[in-house]
Amino acid sequence: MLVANDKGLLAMDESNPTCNKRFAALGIPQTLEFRRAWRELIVTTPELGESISGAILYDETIRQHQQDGTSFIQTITDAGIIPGIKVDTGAKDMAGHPGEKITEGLDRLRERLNEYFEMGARFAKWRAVIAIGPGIPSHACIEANAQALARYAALCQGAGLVPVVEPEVLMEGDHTLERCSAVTEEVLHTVFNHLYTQRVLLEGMILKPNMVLPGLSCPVQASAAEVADATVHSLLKTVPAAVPGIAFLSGGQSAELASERLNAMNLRFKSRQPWALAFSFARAIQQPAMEIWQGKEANVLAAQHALIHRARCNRAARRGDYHAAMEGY
Ligand code: 5MM
Repeated sequence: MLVANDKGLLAMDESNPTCNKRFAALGIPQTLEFRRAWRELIVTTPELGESISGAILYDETIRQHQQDGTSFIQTITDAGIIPGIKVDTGAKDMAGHPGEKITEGLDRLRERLNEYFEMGARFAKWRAVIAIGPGIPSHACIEANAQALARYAALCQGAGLVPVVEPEVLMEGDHTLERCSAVTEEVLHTVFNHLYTQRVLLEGMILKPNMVLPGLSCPVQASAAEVADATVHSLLKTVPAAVPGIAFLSGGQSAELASERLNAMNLRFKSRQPWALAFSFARAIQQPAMEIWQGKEANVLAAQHALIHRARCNRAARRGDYHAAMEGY
């Protein structure tokens, strides 16, 4: 369901510090009411369900309502979108491993999953963060994060929620495309090893990985075709065919680049990919709309127009039908 009909996921699960950071960059007040208003703008966007299969919410958001009193969960469900929930409690500094993070949230996870299921969530998400730099990532960081992802995924399946397993290799750094491939492959091998050990049903999960990209400050950048080839080759080596869908994070790429690269993957590997190649973007769907909104009621309709445009571009990219002309160039 989550990757059927060329649709994809909308990640709107920014924690308060992350959401506030995005608002601060645009001069939007960083308050509970503005966060609520932004999420109301998203969930009430007309026809969102035609391109979006599931929306990943945050603990604050899943409990919120529109101004007219309708719960966000109700609006999402009425739009034919499956509600999901981010259940990790954040990536924290890893003891003894400077520059590396370990994602927390396993304590009381079983109880929290049951509560979210009761509230209407049908899938969940946990993000591990892997940085590339001199001497990192360490074996310890990859192992610890992979084990936590697998324990989270097993608990989700026990609670009736589909786990979205998100090991993110970050774009920051001057590393090459080849180094990102090598690290991504090691991370995915380790994650699937732990998923197997923890008896996670691969048919009942979604993988949410990074695309394989050169570091942001690498002097040699890559074309969409090169990114597509590197990404799918790494995935073919590491992700079992039993996994139904791979939904990429955007990781700070521009909205257009994320669509172009996803499109190139689906175009070039249509006959060879054993899984659906979909999207689970936050910034690459939300950012253009947020820049138009600026926290002002008068800009809501224009912002919703930008949001649905990105959702449609990414649905087209799933079919290999996305073209720059869609952006009105
Ligand atoms: C990598 O972040 C995920 C996808 O977002 P992008 O497409 O923008 O990369 C996203 O779901 C992420 O997990 C949340 O937006 C941020 O969560 P935190 O917990 O860091 O606030």
